[in-house]
Amino acid sequence: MAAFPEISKIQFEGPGSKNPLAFRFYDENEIVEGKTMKEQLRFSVAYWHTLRGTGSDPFGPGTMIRPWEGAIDDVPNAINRVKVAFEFIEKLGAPFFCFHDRDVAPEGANLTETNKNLDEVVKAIKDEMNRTGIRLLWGTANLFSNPRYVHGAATSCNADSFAFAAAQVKKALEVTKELGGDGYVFWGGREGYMNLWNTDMKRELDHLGMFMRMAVDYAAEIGFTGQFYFEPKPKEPTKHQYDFDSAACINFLRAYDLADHVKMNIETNHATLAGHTVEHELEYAGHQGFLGSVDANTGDLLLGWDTDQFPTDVYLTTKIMLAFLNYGGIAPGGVNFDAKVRRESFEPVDLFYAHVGGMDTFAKGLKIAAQMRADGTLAKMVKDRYSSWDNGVGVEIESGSHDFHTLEKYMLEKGDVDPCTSGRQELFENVVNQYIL
Ligand code: XLS
Ligand code: NI
Ligand code: NI
Repeated sequence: MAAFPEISKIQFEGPGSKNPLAFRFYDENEIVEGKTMKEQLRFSVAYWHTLRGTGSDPFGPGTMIRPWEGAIDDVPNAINRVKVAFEFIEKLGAPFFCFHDRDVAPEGANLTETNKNLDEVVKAIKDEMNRTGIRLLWGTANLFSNPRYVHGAATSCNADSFAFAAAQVKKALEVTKELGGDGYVFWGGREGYMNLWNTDMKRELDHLGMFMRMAVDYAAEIGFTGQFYFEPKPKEPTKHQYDFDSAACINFLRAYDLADHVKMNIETNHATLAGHTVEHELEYAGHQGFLGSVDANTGDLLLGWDTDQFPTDVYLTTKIMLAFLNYGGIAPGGVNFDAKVRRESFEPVDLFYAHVGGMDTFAKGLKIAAQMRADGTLAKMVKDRYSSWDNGVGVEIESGSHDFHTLEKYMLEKGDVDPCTSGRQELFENVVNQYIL
């Protein structure tokens, strides 16, 4: 029985459409910068929020109306949920999904039973993937919900927690490979600390490095060739997450000799929690050669936590897609909607409104970013701002033909710097508006 009987496949109707269950900008076959929008955006539905989100908050229980959920969370219920998930993703027209091991299948009494449950559900997922052609963008393991991870997983003070996490990631990698996943994500979970008095930071970080090394080695052993990602987040659930931001993650990867194996999965709401913008995080990862994928949500700047809202701001999506176009495209990563409908948006149809709006906002952002690049005005304005580096002493410094002695001589002769030109921030912002408005 269909879970969304009143909803048929979402169609592209063009910018004039007023139908909230149609795309106005996302035409998956339209070519932008030589690829279809489907290939440029690689949209993905997050299983955890969309299928498992209940709407609970610290002040009350879940509110979501989900008629397909059974009274108990057993394997048959999980398998039925897989069918609902694929009906949803197929009607939406997203080419990918992402999941944690524990989103898709319930835990059993011990690891053996848990793995068996997962295998049964994965079989159902595989059938649905074959039926629909929907693919796995990335898999991951939930190393934070179960109380065994109260002190963290790889960074726990309890060696058994590390060992259980290792067994769990081993299995998650096998499953991700079996489902043909394009990637595998490490998000910190509880890898961090609340109080330094009780924490051996060096030991915890060494363990995290070892853990990721074991994962990379095991992937090579089983022939999993997908891309590994590290997902920065500065706080929540712990006060000090070790994967604070792109710069901290990249430093960690270099320090532990993992830089060749792992790229960044940047999440908008995590960037703002770190006191950055998402474009800062993307640009930092991009020029360092670590740009991978994006968890496409947005926060609420009036709230200080990870609200995981669906993106509807075209400035935001333009900046994200501009970064990806500038650094050679998003593949093998994608735009994963790590976003949840509000507690007050409890009807099943809200899941469609949320994703359709997010996809359309990204499609529009992609088109605007491509226009900006084709036109080249902004890039030229930035280049002009640095024109002193394109001739004379600037070129000489960049080419390495100066040191402090020669530069002192140069300035003693010249006397003072050439006058600077204006930064023209307002002009730059107005030019951006010419594309957006
Ligand atoms: C939590 C993270 C998480 C990761 C996957 O804040 O965003 O959902 O994306 O473990
Ligand atoms: Ni995320
Ligand atoms: Ni998040």
